[in-house]
Amino acid sequence: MHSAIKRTLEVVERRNHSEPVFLQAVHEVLETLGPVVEEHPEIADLNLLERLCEPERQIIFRVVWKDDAGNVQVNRGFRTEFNSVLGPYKGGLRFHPTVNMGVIKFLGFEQIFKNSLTGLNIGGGKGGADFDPKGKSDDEVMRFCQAFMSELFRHIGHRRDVPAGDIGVGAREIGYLFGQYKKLTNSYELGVITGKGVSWGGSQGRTEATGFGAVYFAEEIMQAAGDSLEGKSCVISGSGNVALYALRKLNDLGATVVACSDSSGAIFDPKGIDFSALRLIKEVERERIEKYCEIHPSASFRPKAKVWDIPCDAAFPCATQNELEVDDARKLVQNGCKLVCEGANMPCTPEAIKVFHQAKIPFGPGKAANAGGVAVSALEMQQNAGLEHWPFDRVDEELRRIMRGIHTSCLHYADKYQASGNYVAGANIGGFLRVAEAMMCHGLI
Ligand code: NDP
Ligand code: 2IT
Repeated sequence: MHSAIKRTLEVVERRNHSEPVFLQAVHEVLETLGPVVEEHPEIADLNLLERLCEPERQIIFRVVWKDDAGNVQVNRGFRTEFNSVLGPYKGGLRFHPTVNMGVIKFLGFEQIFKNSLTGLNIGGGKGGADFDPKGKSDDEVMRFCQAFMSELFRHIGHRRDVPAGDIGVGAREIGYLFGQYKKLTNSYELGVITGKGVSWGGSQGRTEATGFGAVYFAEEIMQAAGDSLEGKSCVISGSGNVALYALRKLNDLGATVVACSDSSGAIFDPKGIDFSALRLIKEVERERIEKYCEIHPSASFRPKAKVWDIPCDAAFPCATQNELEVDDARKLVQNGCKLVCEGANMPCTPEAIKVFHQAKIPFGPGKAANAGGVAVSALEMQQNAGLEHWPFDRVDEELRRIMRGIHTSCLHYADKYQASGNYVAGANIGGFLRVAEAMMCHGLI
């Protein structure tokens, strides 16, 4: 390992020893940068790696709100403004009980390279709260969002920091958050948040973008291998925003998705999962996935199960970090899986990725494959700035072009730095180089 990388990892580990997922994300990136650091001694001279691993700013705040029973509740809110050399901080908000600063830092760190890969002018940031929206009424969610924004509003802005959705934050929450921001600032600043409703400043295609983008990326991988997704049998973990629209695009392309899941378990339907029925249950009714089996008798529910032991040609982890472990990876390989493409952020453990690489199964890492969501967020900002509303087909066309570009970059940089066909190395190096160059241009700040 290059001495500058080794030294940086030691410092970062010492400084962030209580944040394992952040350290995991840093290791995964830095360990692939050896040939680049070798080629550019100025990276070590300017201590650029250590600077990159330290967020520009972190905010932790108290969120106080009242539940429907009249009890006063306290949550913790976070925003990590990680790196702004390429543009305003950009990245989602996650509302989930497992959220802590380490989780937000891992997501913010990934976001730097992902946003860079899109080729657009967006920096890296992430935020959220340890609030659990599950089982809460609409009123409770609204009061929480208002309380959360009562602090966050002083840190964000369309040229400063632009949040969006992530786990537990969708169109409903974005609406409440924007409403409170507007009230507190007394200005209609559309570009301050993305994922807005299409009728009031959102972009067509943002809801679909991450899932569609992941499938476009997977289609590029298949094409590069002389194959396609048509007729393939697929499994997807999760049944939230990313999973649902990956399912829909896979169906469009002639693939069959035989399994999906949520945190309660998995559904298996050999006939193929029906997008409209699942969307209604998960997106509209906010119900548990088991309900799908009441409507589709060909489907069965497997409590607490994952989807990875179901034989498939392609696997799409679209739920959460470290959900696909080494034994799951071995099972997929044994069952003849030909492609793994991450819709979620860091869903595969490093050991699982090693299994895919050893088995020579093409593996699309999240920071490349799920970049479609943030890319269309940036297109939403562009439309807001120009007071424009683009039709769905235009946004979808741009999304396809951006995903194709990211795929080409990954292969190009992997090839150039002695890691041909390794999308992990290609994504890390391609994302890093653009950020590093800008950091050098901006001086020691
Ligand atoms: P949603 O909240 O819409 O859906 C999350 C899904 O994952 C649900 O099915 C949920 O099940 C499941 N899930 C979440 N946490 C866990 C857990 N700890 N264990 C088991 N299952 C879990 O989120 P999104 O679809 O938006 O996000 C999914 C992933 O994609 C995340 O990693 C996110 O960071 C990433 N991502 C999202 C983007 C976006 O635009 N939304 C963009 C790029 C990446 P349940 O409902 O039971 O909790
Ligand atoms: O992980 C991600 O890229 C997101 N949650 C989307 C971020 C965004 O700003 O649209």
